Amino acid sequence: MIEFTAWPPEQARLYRDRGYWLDQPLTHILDAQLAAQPEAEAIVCGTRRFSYADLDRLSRNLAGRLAARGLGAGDTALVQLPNIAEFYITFFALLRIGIAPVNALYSHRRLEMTDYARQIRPSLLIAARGHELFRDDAFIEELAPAGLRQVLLVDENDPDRSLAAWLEPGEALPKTAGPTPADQVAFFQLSGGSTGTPKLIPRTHNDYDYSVRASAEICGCSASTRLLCAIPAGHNYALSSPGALGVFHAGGTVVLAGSPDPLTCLPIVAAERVTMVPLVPPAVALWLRAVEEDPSRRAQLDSLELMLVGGASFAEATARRVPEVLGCKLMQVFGMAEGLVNYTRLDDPAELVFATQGRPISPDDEIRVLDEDGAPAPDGTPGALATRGPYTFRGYYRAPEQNAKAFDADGFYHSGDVVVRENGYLRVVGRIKDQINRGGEKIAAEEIENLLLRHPDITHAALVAAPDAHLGEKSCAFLVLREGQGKLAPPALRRYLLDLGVAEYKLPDRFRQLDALPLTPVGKIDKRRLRDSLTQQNA
Ligand code: J2J
Repeated sequence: MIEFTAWPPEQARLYRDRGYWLDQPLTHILDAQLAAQPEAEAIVCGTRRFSYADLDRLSRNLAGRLAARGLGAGDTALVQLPNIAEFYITFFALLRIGIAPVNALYSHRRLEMTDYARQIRPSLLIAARGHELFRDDAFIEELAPAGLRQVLLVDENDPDRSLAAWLEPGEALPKTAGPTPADQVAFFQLSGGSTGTPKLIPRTHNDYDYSVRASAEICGCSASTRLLCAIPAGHNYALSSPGALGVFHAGGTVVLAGSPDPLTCLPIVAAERVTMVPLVPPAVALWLRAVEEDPSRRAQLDSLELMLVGGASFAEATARRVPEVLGCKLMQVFGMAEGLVNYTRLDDPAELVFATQGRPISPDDEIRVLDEDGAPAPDGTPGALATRGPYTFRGYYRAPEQNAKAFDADGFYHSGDVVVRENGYLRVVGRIKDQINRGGEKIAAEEIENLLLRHPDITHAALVAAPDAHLGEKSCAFLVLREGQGKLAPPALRRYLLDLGVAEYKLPDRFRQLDALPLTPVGKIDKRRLRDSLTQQNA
């Protein structure tokens, strides 16, 4: 069994009594559709179409073969797939036999993948030959000593390692194999992070299933919902808010796209009669611009009923343009892979939809907004968000130090967001965690600073957010160089970081060299001053 911090028994009892935790595995989502409407369309992936029966059959084929190799409960998998149907087939296959996956983002590179592998010691790796890390076997060989027993690859010639071959009928699923108990870890979500190394979030069947069912209801998902998944499929937003799982739960269809770019997506929306799309703010801005530039494109969005926007701050003025320009409803979503998800509601007045990030999913999501002394901040004034509830985790995987900081004595998770609460609705107005939110992609400042400090000519480094008209924020690295060292050119610094194996979205957009970093009275790097210096230059 995979260790995790469980909810206290009295809370677990409450969540069961209230009907949030149903003690059924996430694979129940698929089982229910298989019984109700096996031939309904579950996934559209380019020209390939998969019914619920296909999804069930293919995931059972894979599960059977994996079980025959002795893989099952207690094992973990490192999965890195692009937005293709195999992502969902694999997800259900692994859960079906109790293997807990980490779904790495496709943009992750050597550093992130190595670190996930170090944390979970996977028995199984599922990846794509199309990814630079897997063009040859060098990285796989690096991972092997950590206990890797099976590798499966998309676009692989060797039948022993070809994911496609493993989806063919083979060994039957043994009677003894099954999902982990519903109150145990089903899989790991990825934390946006604010520390040196990426943290993993254990999610149980019970807690995740509740967030999925409730999200599907809030978003009005039904068997006629056709959701365009153009953001990374494994991300919490794309998977559960309401995401693919919410749509599967309602018996609808998930249409996959490789990029949220409007020129990619609009023709797919039109051809597949998409009704719902979750996006991050910069993508919404591109969709708005595409239709404003060429109003004939609006016809392509004819079928679109609802656009969800979340992941990063969304300007109210832009929010107001969504229904007008795109002709669909808007719903704002403020969520986190750690748990808590807030939505504006379909029947909310326009003012709430445009100007807030919604209210929690559950009446039993407990929210505290705290001032600088940790006392409750009055409604209408900003404070730090702390929360606990039926689908908010209780601890990062094997990270006692981080957990001591992120949780208080009452088990509330402190998300690092600054919010204002009014009439139960939240507005995100700032952040105290040391993170850059680059258009929804999260960068932990410390992770990049540590990498920069490994450079022989850099003695001090600080990464801060710089305002950006398109992405909301970009990153700027302030550097102090070893004495006598001349300028380091940004392209060389970026190349240096890339060579260390970090994901490209984490590369600093800008570099500034200083003689010394400004310090606060207690001697910490004064990041506020660094940020302010950027804002002033922009003004
Ligand atoms: C401002 N900041 C936001 C919003 C998230 C649904 C939607 C998003 C995520 C997600 C998710 C924001 N306005 N509307 O998991 O299920 C910032 C906050 C938050 C952090 C979480 C979901 N929506 N944010 O973005 O784990 O700072 O999840 O704490 O990637 O994104 O990031 P992540």
